[in-house]
Amino acid sequence: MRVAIVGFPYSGKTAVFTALSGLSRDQLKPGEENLAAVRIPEPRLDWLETAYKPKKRTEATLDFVDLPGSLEGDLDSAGLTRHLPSLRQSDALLVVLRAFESGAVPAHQGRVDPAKDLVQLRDEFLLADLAICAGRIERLEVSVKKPTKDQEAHKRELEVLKRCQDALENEKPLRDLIQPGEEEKMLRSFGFLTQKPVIVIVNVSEEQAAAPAPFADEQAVATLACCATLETDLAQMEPDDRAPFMAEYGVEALARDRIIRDCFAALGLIHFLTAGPEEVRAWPIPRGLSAVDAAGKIHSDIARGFIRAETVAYADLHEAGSMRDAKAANKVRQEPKNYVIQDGDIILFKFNV
Ligand SMILES: Nc1nc2c(ncn2[C@@H]2O[C@H](COP(=O)(O)OP(=O)(O)O)[C@@H](O)[C@H]2O)c(=O)[nH]1
Ligand SMILES: [Mg+2]
Repeated sequence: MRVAIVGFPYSGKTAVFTALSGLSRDQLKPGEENLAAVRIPEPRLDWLETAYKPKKRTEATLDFVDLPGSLEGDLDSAGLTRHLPSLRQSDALLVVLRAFESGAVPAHQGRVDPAKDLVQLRDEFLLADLAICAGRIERLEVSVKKPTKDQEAHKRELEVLKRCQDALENEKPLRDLIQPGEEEKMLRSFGFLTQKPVIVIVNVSEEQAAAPAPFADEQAVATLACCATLETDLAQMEPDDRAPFMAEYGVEALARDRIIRDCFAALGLIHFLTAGPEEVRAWPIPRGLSAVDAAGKIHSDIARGFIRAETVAYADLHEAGSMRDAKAANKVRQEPKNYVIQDGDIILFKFNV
C-alpha cells in the first residue's frame, strides 16, 4: 500500500516525509520521487516480545512517497499535472497544508491560509478527475454505437462515468458515490483522486507545535496538526534524548506515530499477529478478510492446506499472561476458514500440505 504526500510547494511535504521515514534531506534523491517503507507502529508487539523473547520482531510497513518539489516560481499550482500518474497509483493521499509563517520560505499565493489551500487542492483533485471522466466518456460514446463484444460493458461503464461526471461537476468527491464491488472494480484503473482516502496535516510553526489542528476537514479521515521540521528533528534523535526537547515545545507524543496509524486505518487495514520463539510479527490485512485468505498472506501453502486457525484476542492473551493460561481460561478458539479476522487476533494456522 502506498501513500502519496501532496500539497502546494513549500508547504512542508518533504519535511513530513523526513519526519515519517527518519531519513535526512541529504539522503533523498534530488528531483526524483522518493519512496520509504515506513514501519507501522504496533505497540502490541512490545508485550509479545517480552512474553515470547523471539529472535526477531517484524512490523508491517507502509510506503510513503515524496514527490519532487515544484520549481521556484511555480507557486500557483500544486504541480499536479506532472505528478498525476504517481498520485493515481497511490492508495491514499496525505495532504500537507502550510500553517507556519516564515520569511525565509515563500508561501503559496503569498499568504498562509491552510483552510483556503485545502479548498484549492480539493478543486484541483476534482478537476483532474473530471478531465479523466470527460476523456473516457468521449471515447465510450463512440464505442457504444459499435456492435462489438464489449458493447454492453461499455454501455454500463458509460452510465457509471456519467454519474461520476455529474457528481464531480457538483463538487462532490467520488468516494461517497462509488459502490464497492462491480463499480469500484470498473473504475479502479482510473485511479480517481477524489476516490482515495485523505489524511490532512496542518503544518504549524514550532511555537504552535502542541496546539490541536485549527480545523477538521470533514472529508478527511483525520486532520492532524504538527510542526514537520520539529518532528523531523525528533525523529532523528535517540528516543531517550527526545524528552527534554518535547517538553520544551510542550509536545506530548510524536505526531509521526499517529500519522502513520491514521493512514493505516484510512486504508481500511487491520493487523493480525503471529507469535512464537522465532518471531513476533504484525501482518496487515484489509478489514473483513477471512481466516483462509489471511493465511494466504503468510504463504499460499498455508491457505491451500488450511485446517483451522487457533486464535486468541490480544487482550485475552495479555490478561491471561501466557498461551497456556489463555487456553485454560477457554480464550483460545479454533476458527474455520470463513472466520472473519479481527484486529489484534493472534493466530496460529494449522495446515497440512
Ligand atoms: N519554520 C518552519 N519551517 C518549515 C516547516 N516545515 C517546513 N519548513 C521549511 O519550509 C521549507 C519548505 O519545506 P519542504 O518540506 O521542502 O516543502 P515542500 O516543497 O512541500 O516539500 C524548508 O526550508 C523547510 O525547512 C515548519 O513546520 N516550520
Ligand atoms: Mg519537497
